[in-house]
Amino acid sequence: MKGRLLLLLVLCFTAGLHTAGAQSKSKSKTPDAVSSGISGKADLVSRMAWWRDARFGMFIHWGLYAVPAGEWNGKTGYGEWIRTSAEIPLDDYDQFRTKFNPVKFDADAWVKMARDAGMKYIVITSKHHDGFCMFDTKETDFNIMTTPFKRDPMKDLAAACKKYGLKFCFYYSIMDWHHPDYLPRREWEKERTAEGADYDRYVAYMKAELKELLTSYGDIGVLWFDGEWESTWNEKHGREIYDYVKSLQPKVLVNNRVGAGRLDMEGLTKEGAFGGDFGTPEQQIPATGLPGVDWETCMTMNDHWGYNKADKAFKPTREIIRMLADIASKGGNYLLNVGPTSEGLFPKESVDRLAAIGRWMKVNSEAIYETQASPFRQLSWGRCTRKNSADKTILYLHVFDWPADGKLVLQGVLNTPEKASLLADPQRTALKTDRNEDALVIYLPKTAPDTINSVVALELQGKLDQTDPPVFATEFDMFTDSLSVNLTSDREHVEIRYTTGSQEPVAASALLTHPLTIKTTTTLSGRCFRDGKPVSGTITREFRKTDPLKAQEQERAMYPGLRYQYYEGAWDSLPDYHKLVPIADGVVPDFIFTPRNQDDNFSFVYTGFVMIPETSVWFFYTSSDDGSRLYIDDKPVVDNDGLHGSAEKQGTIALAKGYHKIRVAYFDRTGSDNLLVSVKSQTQPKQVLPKSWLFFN
Ligand code: H79
Repeated sequence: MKGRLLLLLVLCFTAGLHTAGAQSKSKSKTPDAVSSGISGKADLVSRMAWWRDARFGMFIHWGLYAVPAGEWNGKTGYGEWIRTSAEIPLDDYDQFRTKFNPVKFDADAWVKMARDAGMKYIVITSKHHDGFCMFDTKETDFNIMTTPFKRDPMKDLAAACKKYGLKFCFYYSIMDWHHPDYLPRREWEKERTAEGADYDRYVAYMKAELKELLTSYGDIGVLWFDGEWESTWNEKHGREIYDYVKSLQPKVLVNNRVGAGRLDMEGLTKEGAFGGDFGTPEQQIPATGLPGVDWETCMTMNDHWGYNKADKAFKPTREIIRMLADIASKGGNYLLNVGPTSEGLFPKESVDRLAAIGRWMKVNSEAIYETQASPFRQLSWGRCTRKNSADKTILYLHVFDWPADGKLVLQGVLNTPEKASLLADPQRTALKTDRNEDALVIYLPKTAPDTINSVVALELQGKLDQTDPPVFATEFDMFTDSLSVNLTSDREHVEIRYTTGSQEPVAASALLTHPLTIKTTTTLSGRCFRDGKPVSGTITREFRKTDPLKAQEQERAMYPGLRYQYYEGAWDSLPDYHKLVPIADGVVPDFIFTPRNQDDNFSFVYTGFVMIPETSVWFFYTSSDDGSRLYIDDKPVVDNDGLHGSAEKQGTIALAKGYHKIRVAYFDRTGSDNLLVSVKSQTQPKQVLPKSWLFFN
């Protein structure tokens, strides 16, 4: 896949933010930040405390790349990756140094803007992938002291952060496109020899610079590593650097990119690998909270991290404010980026947004700082954050969609409300509340005080007694003959009652004691009860009976394997094969890339039959880098097209036992390549599509 294009894809991903899907808790991940067991982790809770309370920080991507401002040879789509994306030779890039003179830089103004936006910390690029050091370092001349500016802006920023009470933090790239000892070289950089390069010496250089960063700027809140994914960096390096920076500043926090175990842009560390102190989703927000894992979503305001003069695709303030609430409701932090100009100014669009966020935070920050994740799996009208004390619980109800009938309904809460009030109301006048079985009803004024997000503080007596609706313990909502459906609840001392139909289950409804077997299209509703009273809202889902596609007549002999056609070309998505002539064709045992002539810019189309072992609804998956698509009996089932890193997509189809036509198209642009096809049925767990099921004739 191609790194820069990933951005667009993950932006599409986050666009689904306000649609259905669990909003908090549930998904259980290894608490990598807790379980790694190395010496430095004993004090994690106390070290993390300020960070967990802060919830909101500013990322700043500032470096030499601000000089070209995203433009090279007439193309304007570049950012902080410009040296590599536009393939700028080292000497040309070096010239930007003579033009970097941020005479309008005002550290006090920057930090004040962050403070006024409600941000509690600043993470700034001390060195990005280009290797240029934005601080006064003795370790290389490739630094800000050799620009016309001749000053260390980090000194001013450290002082301003101290003045305004923000934590000052450094981003530091492990990948370095400038240092002679860093390896590997860029693929296109043929003239830059790697001869004499010594990676150990590069690691020593990193350490010397980190020592400067940790000894010259006072207390550093976080060291935010990045660019760790190249093969030269390993877990041992990660642990060594982690221990090293902690030996210099015992309280510093370190993100998971110090290690080598980050899986993808979801930003979490693979199980068992060293994951630093917190995970780092990039340009995306996890679908659910991640219990036991500290995490921080970093995100651009437009489509670039570094300043890009042509990029006006700034997110609306509304979206940013709702993302902050969404992230807080899932127990994460939001690190929102600004890309200043080479003159030292924040783009006007960023300044405006920061000010607007600040106006919201001035009224509502109580619902962000020091809060914990929502106890609710999903709320139709918005998000929730919470605070607990010994004898009281406060739920902050972030109302995105103001109820037309004036009634805000909170299901599954049994506590007695002490008071409900709007944070936007300076008098904090008590709103009328009511109970309807398990639900609390809060009567709201006619109009929302804030059309983006109005927060109701709901103070409840005692420890929270809250129950989510039960969940269906099946991924299938379609079946061919029959389906076993179960409902479960994570609450103790509850029983689940259900109805077949959409009417709300009541105390007299059927009690669920074992999984139900359904044989016709059925709508099921389930609800939790305790002592004969409902304690949760209701979940409703339709399970649809469907006719399986008939198997293909087997007229000719079948042989194990698949036919393939091999193509070459540089595509951004799957090409129109009708217009192409394959370079080679033949038979392969399964979805492999042999034979091929080149590592990049190629495509395979596989055709044949899949022997489906049982009549069922089937899930098919393709995981691919870059794009792929899977067809069964000429119907598109999985669409995983486009330029991207390893990503899995899923599709569903009901199939009768027997042979079905299968076709998988795959292409690779640049970078890594892979394709994996998996299946799952109503009775069989997910597995890689076995070779023994594949045939051609
Ligand atoms: O500094 C900003 C970007 O310049 C930087 N991170 C943010 C904070 C960044 N560099 N690269 N990318 C973002 C995208 C790179 C993605 C990939 Fe990978 C690297 C795809 C394959 C290698 C990381 C490792 C994600 C998947 C595996």
